[in-house]
Amino acid sequence: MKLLAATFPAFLSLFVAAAVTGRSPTFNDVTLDIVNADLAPDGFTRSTVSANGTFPGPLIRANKGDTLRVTMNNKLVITLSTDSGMRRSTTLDFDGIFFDTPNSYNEGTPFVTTCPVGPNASYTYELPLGEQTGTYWYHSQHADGLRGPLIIYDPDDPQADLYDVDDENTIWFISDWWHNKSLAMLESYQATQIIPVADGSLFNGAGRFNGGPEVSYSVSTVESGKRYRMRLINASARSDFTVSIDNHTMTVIAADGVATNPHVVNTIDLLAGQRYDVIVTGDQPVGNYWINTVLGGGTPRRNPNLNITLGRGILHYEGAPDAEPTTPMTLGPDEADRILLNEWELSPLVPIPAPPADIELSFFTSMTPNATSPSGFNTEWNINNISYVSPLVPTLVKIIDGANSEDDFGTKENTFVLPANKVIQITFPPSDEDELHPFHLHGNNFWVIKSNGSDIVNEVNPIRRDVSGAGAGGTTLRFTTDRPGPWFFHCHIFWHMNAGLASVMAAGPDETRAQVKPDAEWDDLCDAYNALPAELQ
Ligand SMILES: *[C@@H]1O[C@H](CO)[C@@H](O)[C@H](O)[C@H]1NC(C)=O
Ligand SMILES: *[C@@H]1O[C@H](CO)[C@@H](O)[C@H](O)[C@H]1NC(C)=O
Ligand SMILES: *[C@@H]1O[C@H](CO)[C@@H](O)[C@H](O)[C@H]1NC(C)=O
Ligand SMILES: *[C@@H]1O[C@H](CO)[C@@H](O)[C@H](O)[C@H]1NC(C)=O
Ligand SMILES: *[C@@H]1O[C@H](CO)[C@@H](O)[C@H](O)[C@H]1NC(C)=O
Ligand SMILES: *[C@@H]1O[C@H](CO)[C@@H](O)[C@H](O)[C@H]1NC(C)=O
Ligand SMILES: *[C@@H]1O[C@H](CO)[C@@H](O)[C@H](O)[C@H]1NC(C)=O
Ligand SMILES: *[C@@H]1O[C@H](CO)[C@@H](O)[C@H](O)[C@H]1NC(C)=O
Ligand SMILES: *[C@@H]1O[C@H](CO)[C@@H](O)[C@H](O)[C@H]1NC(C)=O
Ligand SMILES: [Cu+2]
Repeated sequence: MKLLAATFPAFLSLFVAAAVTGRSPTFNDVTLDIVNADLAPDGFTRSTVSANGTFPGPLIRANKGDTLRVTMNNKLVITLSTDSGMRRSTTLDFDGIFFDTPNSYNEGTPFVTTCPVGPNASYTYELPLGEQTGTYWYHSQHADGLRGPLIIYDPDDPQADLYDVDDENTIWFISDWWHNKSLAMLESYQATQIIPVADGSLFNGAGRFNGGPEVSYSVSTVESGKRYRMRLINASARSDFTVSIDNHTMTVIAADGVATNPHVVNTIDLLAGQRYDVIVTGDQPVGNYWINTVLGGGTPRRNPNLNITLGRGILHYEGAPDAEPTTPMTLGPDEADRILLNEWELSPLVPIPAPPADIELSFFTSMTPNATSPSGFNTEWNINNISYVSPLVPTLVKIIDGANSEDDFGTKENTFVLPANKVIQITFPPSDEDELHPFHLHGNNFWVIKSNGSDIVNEVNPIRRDVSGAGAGGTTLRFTTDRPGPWFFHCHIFWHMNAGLASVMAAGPDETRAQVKPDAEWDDLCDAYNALPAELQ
C-alpha cells in the first residue's frame, strides 16, 4: 500500500508534465485520397478535384495537443484525357494552423514552402497542433473542389458552459461553387480583366442555381432548448457571404480559432477563408427556419446561373415536419433589424496587448490591366506595384541554401526579409479600392489594430485572427516574427491571388536555417516535380 501511495502521485505528475510539454504527443493519422470525381452538389454534374470524392471533403478532427499526420495520396490520374483544365499536381494547405517551427516545411504552400506533389505520389504532412484549438479548413490552391473542414476540439474548452452540442453536425461549410474548371476561368480572367462570377453557393455541400433542379437543401437539426456551437467556415474561392438565420440570433464566441467574449448579432459577413464559431439556441417555436447564406462578389448580370436568393440551408427543429420552411426565402433581416457583426467589436477571451511596432510596412494595392507580365498574364494585381509570380525554386529552399536578403530573391517574389522576434506592422492605407481583399497570413495570427470600416485603433485587446479585409477604409495589422520561416501573405480571393496579390514574409532566415529541419521526403519533392511533363505539373 505504501508503495502504491508513494508512486501514484509521482506517476500522475509525470503524466501531467508530459501532457504540458507535449513530449508524448498523440499521433492522429488521417488519409486523404485526392481524386477526380464527378459531383453535382447543385444538380449540375462537373468533374472535380476532391478529397475522397466528396464535397466538402471529409472532416479532419483532432484534439488539442495532437500531432496530426495527414497522408495525401495524389490519385489525379485516371481521367487525364477528359479532365484537362485542372491541375494534376497538388498540395494541401491547412489554413490557420501555426505548425511549430521545425515542422513549418510541412505547411503546404506551393513554391513558398514546398513543391507540389505529382500524380501517383504521396506525401505525409505532419502538424503538431500544440495549444491551438478551433475551426480551420484545408484546401489546395485551386477552385476545383478540394476543400474540407479541420476542427481541433478542446476537451477542456473554457467556453464549454456556453453550449450543449458541438459535433460533426454543427459545422456549417459555406462556399461558392463553379461549373467551369479553374484554369479556363483564370485564362479568361487574365485575358479580359472580367473576374469570373460563381454559378452559385453551397451550404454543407448542397445548393441550387437558376434554372437548375430543386436539389434538397442541407438540414441542420436542433432540439428545442439546446444550445449549439455552429462552426461557420467560408471556404470560398471568391465570394463572401452574409449569413443569418430567420428569427434567431447568433452569439459569436470565436474568430479564426481565437476564442472571443460572447457577442450577439443576427447577421455575419464572412470573407473568404474566415471562420466564426457561433452559438445558436433552439429558443423559437418548433418549426423549420431558413438559414440565409447570401453570396457577395459579382452580380447575376455577369452570370445568369447565379441567384443569390437560392443560397441557403434549413434549421430544422426536432418534431417539426421534414419539409422546407413555409416562410419566404429572403436575404436576411431588413436593414433596420440588422445587427451586423463588426470585427472591431470582438474582443479575445484572453486579451494580449499588441506590442509597439519595430518595423512598419505600407501595402498599396492596385490593379494593372493589359500588363504583359513574365507569366504572360494580362491582368495583374499588385502590392506596391509588384505583382507576385511564384519562383521555380520555393522560398524555403532558397533560404535553406543561404538566401539572406531581399536581393537574394527575384523582384516578382515580393519577399520581405524580416529579422526574427520583431513586431511587424502592415498598413493598408485608405484607398479608392471598391473591393475588400481578405488578406490571410499563413502560420501566424495577427492583431487587427484597425479594421476596414472603423476608425477605432485598438492596441489593448484587439482581435487576433488570420484573415482580415483590406479595402477603401484602410486596415492595420501587426504580427511578430517569432515563428521563423517564409509565410505567404496574400489576398484569399483565388482570382486576385493568382493575378499577383500576394507577398512572402520571410521571418528570420538564420533562425529558419537553424531550426527548420525538413526530412528526406520533402527534399525529394522538387526534383520529382521538375521531372514531370508540363501537363502533369
Ligand atoms: C479517405 O478515404 C480513404 C480511402 O478510402 C480512407 O482510408 C480514409 O479514412 C478517408 N479519410 C477520411 C478523413 O475519412
Ligand atoms: C499512375 O498509376 C497508374 C496505375 O498504376 C498508371 O496507369 C498511370 O500511368 C500512372 N500515371 C502516371 C502519371 O504515372
Ligand atoms: C485592355 O484590354 C481591354 C479588354 O481586352 C480592352 O478593352 C482595352 O481596350 C485594353 N486597353 C488598352 C489600353 O490596351
Ligand atoms: C463557363 O463557360 C461557359 C462556356 O464557355 C461560358 O459561357 C461562361 O461564361 C463560363 N462561366 C464562367 C463563370 O466563367
Ligand atoms: C466568403 O468570402 C468571400 C470573399 O471575401 C465573400 O465574398 C463571401 O461573402 C464570404 N462568404 C461568407 C459566407 O461569408
Ligand atoms: C418569425 O417571426 C415573425 C415575427 O417576428 C413571424 O411573423 C414569423 O412567422 C416567424 N417565422 C417563423 C418561421 O416562425
Ligand atoms: C431567384 O430565385 C427565387 C426563389 O426561387 C425566385 O423567386 C427568383 O425569381 C429568382 N430570380 C431570378 C432572377 O430568376
Ligand atoms: C507605384 O507606381 C506609381 C505610378 O508609377 C507611383 O506613383 C507610385 O509611387 C508607386 N508606388 C509605390 C509604392 O512604389
Ligand atoms: C471598407 O471601409 C470603407 C470605409 O469605411 C467602407 O466604405 C466600405 O464599405 C468597407 N468595405 C466593406 C466591404 O465593408
Ligand atoms: Cu483580393
